[in-house]
Amino acid sequence: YLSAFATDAAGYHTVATLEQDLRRLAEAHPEIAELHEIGRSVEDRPLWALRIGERRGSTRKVAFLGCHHAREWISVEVPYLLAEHLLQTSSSEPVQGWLQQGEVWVAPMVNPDGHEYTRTENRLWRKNRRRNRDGSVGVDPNRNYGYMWGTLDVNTSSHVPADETYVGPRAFSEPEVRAVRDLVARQLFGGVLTYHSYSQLLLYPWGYTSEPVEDEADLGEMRELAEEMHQLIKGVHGTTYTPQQSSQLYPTAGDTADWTYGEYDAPSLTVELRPASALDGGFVLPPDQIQPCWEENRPAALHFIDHVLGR
Ligand code: ING
Ligand code: ZN
Repeated sequence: YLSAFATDAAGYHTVATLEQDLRRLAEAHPEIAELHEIGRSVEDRPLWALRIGERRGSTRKVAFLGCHHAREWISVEVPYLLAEHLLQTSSSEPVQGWLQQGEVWVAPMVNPDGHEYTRTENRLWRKNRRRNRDGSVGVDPNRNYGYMWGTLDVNTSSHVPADETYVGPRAFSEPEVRAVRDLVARQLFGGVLTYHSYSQLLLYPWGYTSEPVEDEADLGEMRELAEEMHQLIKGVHGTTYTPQQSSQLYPTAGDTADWTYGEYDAPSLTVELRPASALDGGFVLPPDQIQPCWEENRPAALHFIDHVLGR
């Protein structure tokens, strides 16, 4: 994959070009966009979130997160393009109405250290770049959140530091995850959507148990949202993103959506983007797929915003 790297990199953001583009967006729309540094990574890189909305301190808020996992490059591009789209269409409906009522927060790259490492050293790195006590490197940021953290010990949610899904020494041990925690604690989002790749799935809590969420209204709401988003995605290029409870994929404790739903009752979804399988490239999605992937996810993301802000 090293030889493919130079061509694959074209069209995807790097840590540096993402910062440039987020600054450019904020500067081009000063009345409705504001770039926030929400924390710093293990290697002291800034973690960025763009706030989009007309009023400050509005109570209706929705969050989109990307790139908890370093190698999942497409998960940077979809939330970034969403931010760009909202700003470009901010003076026409329905976006104008949403931005008058509420705020959309977009943090496209939660794990910049890992992302940089995939560009320069190992394209298939997943975790952050924490130096673990046993000499291994990396904690899985999507196992480090504090709802039912560490309650599983399986290969998809591991207590072994060298493993790809290492949960970390304690909940919120990682600065990238604390930055998201603190953002969510301050803003109290009415919904959180976090992008990953790959498999084309729409995952709702729980991850930590095969039991469905106990509140039937919440369960119905998240299932219905996922089903509607599945239909919207399919309507664009015919691509199938399958809705399911995340533990049906595999059991995980400490993932983002379990925490935002479990701790805050916010409808929370994980979207696994293109491609469908390893045979289609797995984590290394050709850059000519960015645009169609964004196109099919656009109406689904807008529907999620409408669901959270528009009611
Ligand atoms: N997949 C997710 C992971 O963190 C997931 C799948 C998400 C499972 C949320 C449970 C809850 O392993 C990828 N590709 O990262
Ligand atoms: Zn992931």
